[in-house]
Amino acid sequence: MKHLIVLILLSLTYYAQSTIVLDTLFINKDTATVTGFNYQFCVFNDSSDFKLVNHTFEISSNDTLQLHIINNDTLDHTFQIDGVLETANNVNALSFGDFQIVLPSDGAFRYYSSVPYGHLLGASGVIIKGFQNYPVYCWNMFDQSDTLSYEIAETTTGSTPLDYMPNLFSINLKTHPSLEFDTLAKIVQQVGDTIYIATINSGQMEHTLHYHGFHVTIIDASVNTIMNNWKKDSYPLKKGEVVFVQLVADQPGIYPVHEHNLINVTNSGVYPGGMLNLIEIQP
Ligand SMILES: [Cu+2]
Repeated sequence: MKHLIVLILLSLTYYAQSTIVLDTLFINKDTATVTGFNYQFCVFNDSSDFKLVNHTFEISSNDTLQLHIINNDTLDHTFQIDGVLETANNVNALSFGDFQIVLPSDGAFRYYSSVPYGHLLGASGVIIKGFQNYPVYCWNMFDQSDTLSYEIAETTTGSTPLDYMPNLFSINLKTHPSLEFDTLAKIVQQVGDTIYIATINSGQMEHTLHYHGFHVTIIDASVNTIMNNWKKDSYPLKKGEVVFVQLVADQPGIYPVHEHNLINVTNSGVYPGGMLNLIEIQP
């Protein structure tokens, strides 16, 4: 009897803490013009209307994500999270897939479509788990060449060539100055706040972020794990890497954060543009 009561109490506790979050994602493909060039994009949206952004999830520590993924593309895709969901993850053309996702820890995780005409066209987003009591931001970096995007969309090529010459350098699929209007990208907080930022490299170049005004603490780097707990004003992101960082806002002002290789701070070759973002800390 005593055991039964303990069992009931334990299952009640478990029931109270574990929540299944239901959500639907749509794989949408379309053409979009960015800073004067046309690109083919593939993205994970929260509706069937194509929007040039990938949906960012924020869930709490005890949440399980139950995702219904509708593929509006005429080609098969996958829904992949490295180390979490790598097999039996197909989402067939003009069909759907259902996946229950239990992330192994708090932090930031990248989801993407692993087919070339998926992630190479931008289908790569972020799930942030367990930081809902803090201000959280997401900087999802992506580079692209306009002509290559058409070849990938037409499936005449399935890889990035050695002479890859991207002319789009984006964060959350936006470039400076329109990044200023992206509330997940531009930080606006107060002195004394502790802020978390999920930075991710969804592109085909290695990227480096450089912060003015602050050193950030690297909470978790998914590839370059030697960087964990380092306190830096610059750090690299390997292809596909997620680096989750903490920023303590200890001084007021407006500070740029940008890719440290200045080709990435251009729009169609014109500086400044591209991966140039702002941190505004109010007194
Ligand atoms: Cu600078």
